[in-house]
Amino acid sequence: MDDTICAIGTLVGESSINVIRISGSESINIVNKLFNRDLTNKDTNTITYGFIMDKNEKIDEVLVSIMKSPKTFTGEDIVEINTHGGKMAANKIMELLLTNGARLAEPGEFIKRRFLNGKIDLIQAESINDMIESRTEAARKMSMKGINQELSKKINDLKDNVLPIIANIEVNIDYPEYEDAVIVTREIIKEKMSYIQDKIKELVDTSENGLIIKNGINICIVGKPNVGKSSILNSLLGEDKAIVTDIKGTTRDIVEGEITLNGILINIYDTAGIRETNELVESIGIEKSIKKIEESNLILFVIDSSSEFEEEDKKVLEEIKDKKVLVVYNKTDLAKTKIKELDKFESIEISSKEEDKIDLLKKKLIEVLHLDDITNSDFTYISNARQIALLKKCLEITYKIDEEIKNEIPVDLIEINIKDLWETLGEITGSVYKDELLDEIFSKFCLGK
Ligand SMILES: Nc1nc2c(ncn2[C@@H]2O[C@H](COP(=O)(O)OP(=O)(O)OP(=O)(O)O)[C@@H](O)[C@H]2O)c(=O)[nH]1
Ligand SMILES: [Mg+2]
Repeated sequence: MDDTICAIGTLVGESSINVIRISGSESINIVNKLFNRDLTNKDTNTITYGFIMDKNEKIDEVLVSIMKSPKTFTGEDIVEINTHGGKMAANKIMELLLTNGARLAEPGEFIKRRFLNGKIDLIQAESINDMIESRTEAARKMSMKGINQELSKKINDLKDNVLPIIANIEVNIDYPEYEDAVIVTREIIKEKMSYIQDKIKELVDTSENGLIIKNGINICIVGKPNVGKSSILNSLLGEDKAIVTDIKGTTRDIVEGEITLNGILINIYDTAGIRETNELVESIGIEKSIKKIEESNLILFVIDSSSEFEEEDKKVLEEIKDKKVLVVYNKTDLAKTKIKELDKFESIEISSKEEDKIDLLKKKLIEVLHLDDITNSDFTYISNARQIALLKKCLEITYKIDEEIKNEIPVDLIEINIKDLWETLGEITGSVYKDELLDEIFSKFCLGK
């Protein structure tokens, strides 16, 4: 943390500007060596116009921003150089910075310094990464909740509830003569832990929503050949992505597409029609269809309303019987049907050729996937795998404490698990951490972040 680091913070290419960031105690001095004006007397939060020089040669016309410790992104002195866009100027300036005492930053090192200097906690840091990676409006909203400490508040509230229990037990043990200190009994622990357990459970349960917002939902379109699977995919996407013909077995490989519903990413997979076949390529396609069923959150089981419910349909049903299924009766412009065996599933009647029916299908998807419930709430969901794993561990610890209370274990022994709970909550926000963990988290960031 003592050295001064630098990196290009923008995507180097044909853009109007590039921003080079330098952070560390020597940042002003290093840039000063390369600048045609004196920067050492500049106030914090000032911008100076001038030229980056390599001895007597002007390298680029730039703006230099000076931000002095401690009120900066990293908490250290920061200099930012706005160069012209394109590769050459930024790369040349980087070369000069590196030969004048700065070191190339590792991925995520600026934000790591921000964390280590106490400006943000780990939940915020991980949310910033999520913001960079977010691809939908819902994902952006959720990341912003994390950056804005709304998730951290929830974890800190839990910690604030756990700590007094530990403190009180310690006082009871160390100073038994303090008569005004409440004696913490198993009943008191039980009552307090019940609130904490409920809150943790709520966070774990709603993390499912967080994962949906982050990763999207996988929908797989299945059915026997020729029922209109690829036509439905194309209509949902609004483009001719998959080949459609009236020949059975047209689709061989999985065709993927994406839409957003309620701001949530929906990955749609059109698959090869499932049937008995000796044709090698088709049978490989069918194997892939069956595998895709496993990986999907929802199956659209497409039925051709103008044909009989045949053995082939029953085979498909066999493959999807344990999954969440929406039956799509397609081709209702030709005929209408209702299959008794499928009554237990949600269903919809459509024609892939009619736009208003496709809109109804989208509405139905929002309904069966409960997307309104996810996006009508306040987006304060945990969606990070590390945080979810730790929360689940916290929940396990609360169950252990329940068990100990039931078995009338002495309070000072129960305290061991309460302390473990406190530490595990601390790991979530990063008040307790190991260096290897930080390396793993911050190396996921891009260079210059
Ligand atoms: N009348 C009518 N025809 C449709 C409808 N949907 C699809 N078709 C026709 O049905 C035929 C098969 O459509 P596809 O979308 O290729 O069917 P598929 O299920 O993908 O077929 P495979 O890829 O062979 O499994 C084509 O001729 C489509 O034009 C519909 O709603 N109404
Ligand atoms: Mg097809």
